[in-house]
Amino acid sequence: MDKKFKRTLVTCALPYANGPVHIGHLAGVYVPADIYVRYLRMRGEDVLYVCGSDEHGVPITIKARQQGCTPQDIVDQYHKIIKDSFSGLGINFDIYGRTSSEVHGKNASEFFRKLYDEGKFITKESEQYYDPEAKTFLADRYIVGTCPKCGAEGAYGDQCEKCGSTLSPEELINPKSKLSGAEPVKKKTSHWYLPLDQYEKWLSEWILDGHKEWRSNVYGQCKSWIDGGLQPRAVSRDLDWGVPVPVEGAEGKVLYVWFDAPIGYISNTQELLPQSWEKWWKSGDTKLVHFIGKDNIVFHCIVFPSMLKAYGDGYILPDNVPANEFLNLEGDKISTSKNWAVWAHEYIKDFPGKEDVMRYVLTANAPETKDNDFSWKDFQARNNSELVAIFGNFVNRAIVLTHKYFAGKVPTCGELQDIDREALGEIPALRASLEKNIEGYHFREALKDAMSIARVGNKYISDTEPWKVAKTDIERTGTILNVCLQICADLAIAFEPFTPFAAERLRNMLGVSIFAGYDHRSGEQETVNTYKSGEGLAIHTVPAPCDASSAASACEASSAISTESGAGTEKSLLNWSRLGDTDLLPAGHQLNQAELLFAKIEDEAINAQLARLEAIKAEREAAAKAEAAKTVTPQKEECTFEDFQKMDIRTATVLEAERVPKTDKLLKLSIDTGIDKRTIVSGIAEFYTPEEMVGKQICILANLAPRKIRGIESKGMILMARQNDGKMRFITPAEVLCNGAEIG
Ligand code: B3M
Ligand code: ZN
Repeated sequence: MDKKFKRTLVTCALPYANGPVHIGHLAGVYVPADIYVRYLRMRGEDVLYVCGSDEHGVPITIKARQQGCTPQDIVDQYHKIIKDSFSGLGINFDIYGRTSSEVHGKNASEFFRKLYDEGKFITKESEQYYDPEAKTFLADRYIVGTCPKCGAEGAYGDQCEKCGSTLSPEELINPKSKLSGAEPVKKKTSHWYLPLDQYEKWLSEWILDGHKEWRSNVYGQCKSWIDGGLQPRAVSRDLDWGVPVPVEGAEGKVLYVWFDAPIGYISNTQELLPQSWEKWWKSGDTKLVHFIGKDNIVFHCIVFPSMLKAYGDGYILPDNVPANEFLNLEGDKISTSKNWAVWAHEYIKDFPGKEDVMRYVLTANAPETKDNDFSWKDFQARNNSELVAIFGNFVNRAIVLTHKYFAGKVPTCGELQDIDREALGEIPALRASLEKNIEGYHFREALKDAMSIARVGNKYISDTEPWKVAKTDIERTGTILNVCLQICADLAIAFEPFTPFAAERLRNMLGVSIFAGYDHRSGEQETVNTYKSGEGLAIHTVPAPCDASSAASACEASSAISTESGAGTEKSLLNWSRLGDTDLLPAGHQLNQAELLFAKIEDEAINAQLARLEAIKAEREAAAKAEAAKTVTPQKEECTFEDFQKMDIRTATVLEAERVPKTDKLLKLSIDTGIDKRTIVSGIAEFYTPEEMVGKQICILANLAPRKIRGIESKGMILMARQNDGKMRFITPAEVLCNGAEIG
């Protein structure tokens, strides 16, 4: 770690508790953060990992209204689903709190009050939309109307989901309140604003001059906000769900969700560590890193830092904000409202024991520099041809052969040959690259480095063919397998951040444990407990040290312990600093039986997922059609009675019908018009078979000038009604009439 810092505070964007989390959230925020944290923990760094549910905001009130329950019911429901999804995927925060908690309510309220008392806000009166029937102000999301850009119905006051345009309620055509359907009216209201313009110069120095190393997408967004000139931002809303504005006369007003949510990071830290939270938030030797998605950049780089700056009191600012771009799903934008997503909780249910596979694929495909796509076929391919065929296959061969030839005991390493030295020699460079990549927030590349270690092992075992050598030279076989097993142990270390469940399975097979960091969840610790070896196979955590110098010594102590394992009867304790050592597993160390590290994913499982998505798409298309069918094409220009009278419309009966050869759309119909028998060629084959037409009474325009269609003379036209979904039906009298009856 950077010398400046003694500890790292990692926060992940607090997911809105109005729906479950999906792979876009995981890829954008939580998987990379988890890799980073696991890595730092293994290095013996003092890390605190904070997240929680964001339980305020308009979308939650909308969801509650839709489901006919209270906002609290909604957040209770989704807080649990989200929390379980994270732990199911091995994303283990030190605390996963919630912004509806008492601690947070008090905290956010106090934060506002201090800024208010110190005159850090300005107040502004503005006209906001108000629902005169429901008697409440309307958030932008509560106003719907026609999109001025694309004409779609049901566009929201802040965005049109059809064309993606950002809108303001004023722009909507024919705006209606979602609550009552009434037309919203403008009404005066007053709110508190944080004058961001006053922080512009300071932000510019801090970010634009001071953090040129930030990712270009993050830096670029900050630059364009700052260069564009910052405006005061409202920090309160007229709403009945949220933290009440703690000021007299502010009834019916709550803190804007983006004001209270980031304070949630602090509240959650306080909840976990009521005595020592300040060292994480107010000490210059804490490194603060916010993991977020790209749509949260402005709040984490501009708004929240300005809030902290206004508050003063020594709050630190983020050292980095590694925001990701978006992940698409099978070529389409992930959308919660359209149910176009792979939901974390459903994935866990559908693919038990494969939590790592999703972590792996989302990292290999991480949208770090641009939007990326997730596809189920790619998911399957990466599992089968990378995790199974390379990583799993190598480990399996090494362990099975050790059991076969050496009763599962690590064989002695004899004299090394060039091929052995070359393989082992690649690991330190890969470790260095992996470290550099993780520390630089390049998780895709870091994963490639880890995977390269598996590739080295897999190639080495294929090239050296110990199963063949065993027939003639058992000593050499032992050396080869010793090398292989050291690489397996490297993998058990290197993959812990990426695929923690598999890394644990591998450690079980190898009979080793790792030092996996300090435990803040057990509460506050003033002293360091030294770790005792030989306790079994679990990951070992020790209570958190009170400062980083003891953290480092505890880590050193833990690496010293590993040498105690001696002849290998005790479990070895590995930690990150030993990655690349060639004596991770001493000769004679007993391995456990091989178990499957990764299993192949069959087409069936993938097809089931694809079918689910197909069904969602079909449903959506049907709904769009039904929606379109509701909109009637506008009336044509006026015509005169005389115009109409020119048309001779009659009843007639179809006598015969056949397809016009080599066409898809045309039927040749022979018709009894009451006046004569004639032929009409009509483009109705798309909608009716010839058999369906014979014998039907229809209406025709009898005096349409004859024309030749495909060489057939057609006299007249069959009257059809075109529905808005494009489907056409012929018009038939309500009861059978004589042919030739005049219509008009
Ligand atoms: N809940 C937005 C989001 O999930 C928001 C993040 C808050 S972080 C303080 O995109
Ligand atoms: Zn639109």
